[in-house]
Amino acid sequence: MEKKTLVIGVIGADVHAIGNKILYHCFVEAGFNVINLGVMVSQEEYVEAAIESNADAILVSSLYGHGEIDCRGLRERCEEWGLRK
Ligand code: B12
Repeated sequence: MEKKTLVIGVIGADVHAIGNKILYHCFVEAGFNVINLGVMVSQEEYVEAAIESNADAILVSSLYGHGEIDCRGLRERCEEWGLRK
């Protein structure tokens, strides 16, 4: 079966790196193809990486308390760039 591709990363100005690394290893172990953008990822970077890799999902991490603000408009941005699923 073809591997599903995930784009992962920590959004905004957030530098909490540990959970992101654990998620990367767990998803790889579980059989996913993982594009890990690391920390301090902008909305544009998620969308570009998802388009480039033809990803099945974008998984956003946020630990520092600004997640709601940082994620605002991400869905619309995905749709604008043609990522409707
Ligand atoms: C280490 C740490 C730091 C380090 C980070 C070092 C590094 N490079 O990673 C330093 C000292 C830099 C730091 C800074 C700050 N921190 Co800090 N930090 C922590 C701490 C103690 C541990 C985080 C950690 O690594 N946890 C261990 C990993 C394994 O867990 P995790 O990150 O939660 O990830 C797991 C899950 O969340 C989940 N997960 C993660 N992402 C996703 C995504 C999806 C889609 C899914 C399904 C699941 C999932 O799976 C992961 C694996 O199990 C936490 C408190 C705590 N005990 O959690 C505070 C904490 C996250 N920090 C906090 C804050 C406020 C800050 C600062 C803003 C403090 C300040 N005023 O400067 C800054 C922000 C800096 C920045 N720009 O990001 C708050 C956040 C509060 C909030 N969310 O409302 C916390 C909760 C502490 C607290 N109780 O106040 N921090």
